[in-house]
Amino acid sequence: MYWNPGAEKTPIKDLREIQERKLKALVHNVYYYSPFYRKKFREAGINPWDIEGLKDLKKLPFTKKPDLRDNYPFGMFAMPLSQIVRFHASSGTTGKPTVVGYTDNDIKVWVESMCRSLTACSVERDDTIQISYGYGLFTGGLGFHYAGEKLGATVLPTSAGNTQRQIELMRDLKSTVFACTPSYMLYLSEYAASIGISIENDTDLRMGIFGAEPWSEETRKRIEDKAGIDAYDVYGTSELSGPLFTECTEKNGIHIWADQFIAEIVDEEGEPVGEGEKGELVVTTIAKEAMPLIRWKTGDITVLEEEKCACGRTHPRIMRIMGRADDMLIVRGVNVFPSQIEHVLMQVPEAGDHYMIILDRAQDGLDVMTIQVEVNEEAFSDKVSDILELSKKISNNLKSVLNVSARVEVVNPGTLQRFEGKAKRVIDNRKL
Ligand code: DLL
Repeated sequence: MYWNPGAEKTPIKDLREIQERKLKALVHNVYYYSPFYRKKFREAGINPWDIEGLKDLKKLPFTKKPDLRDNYPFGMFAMPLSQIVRFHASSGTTGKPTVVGYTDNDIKVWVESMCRSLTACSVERDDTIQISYGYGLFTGGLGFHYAGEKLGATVLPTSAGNTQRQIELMRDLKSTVFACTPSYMLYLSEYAASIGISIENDTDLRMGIFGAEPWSEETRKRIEDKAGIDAYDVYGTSELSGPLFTECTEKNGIHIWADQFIAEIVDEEGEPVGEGEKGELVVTTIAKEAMPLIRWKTGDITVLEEEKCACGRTHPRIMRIMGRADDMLIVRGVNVFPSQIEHVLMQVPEAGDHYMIILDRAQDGLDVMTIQVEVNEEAFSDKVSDILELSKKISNNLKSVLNVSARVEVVNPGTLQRFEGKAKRVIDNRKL
């Protein structure tokens, strides 16, 4: 099923033409209407007429998080405030908050993107979508909400938290689709089991759309097995609008709508990588009005696949996000993403779904990584020897797969922290 078959199956050659045209219009637009970009272009010695097409994209400067913070609140806008119909803002826990403004048309573009995405992962009019992403300044709740309604599905805007009530409403109102972070889905399934409810047998849930944080293929399997549902990945960032893109039913990458966004992958020096190579996702918004972004450095590490998908959609796909460049851990000289650690942990059948990674610096100056992981209920044992054996097994797996040395502490089920929104599983005491 397609939401907008004409757009979703546009021949790749035509998509390029659309991108060329929109990119040229964008650079002129921001040069004249965004003081921020005019200054940036002038500093980089760029005249909008120099950009003749996609081949010149790499001449354009990147836009980075500090640009948004330094120009808080309206300095990045290319439209007067009278045209803005909504704001979203980041919480600002890691610095000054960032604010994103939307024109009426920006909201329409966002809704169009999510309608295509939800349809691609099989959401239909008959579905009831329980949206358990936060509503409010966070983009998750409202991003799903408007598209769900536009599709003609029934929306259940529970927002985040209050797990008991989420389960009650899921049963009573017969939700078929659940949208939340993957870590919350794991918690919700566990909570349901603890009060004697099986998501698989006692609810109508058939699928979930999970994102807003890194998660691994193994976690997908666990969610699918535990809850008896189909699990899909959804990606987006507040700066680009919010949740925007999902996998299609082929589950082989997340489609990026190329008539609205140009995706590139660059290396650490900012140079485009070769086809199929891993690097940072950089996105240019070619359909946004209020706060268009040129070469936005998302910080997210992935691979871009440009081949047409078996689903018939011609738009490129990004593979599962490995993590953020700034979340990569360097432990005794070995680079590792928390999602890679998760992948190894979740392959161990005795390991539960919840873990924490703690980094310290020992007196001798060396890094010490401690991984706390819950044992699952079935494998739970009082015998110290069993626990030690499991720790050793996990630590050996981490060494052989990722070449990282870690102290593994196996802890009792239910002892580690649970999260209602984005999980925070890394505590890095080395930065203190
Ligand atoms: O998390 C928007 C969103 C809401 C996406 C609901 C999906 C669902 P921010 O709070 O700005 O926006 O965080 C964006 O979250 O740069 C990634 O690092 C991470 N992220 C988002 N989706 C995924 C995903 C929303 N599917 C940041 N896999 C991004 C891995 C993800 N990381």
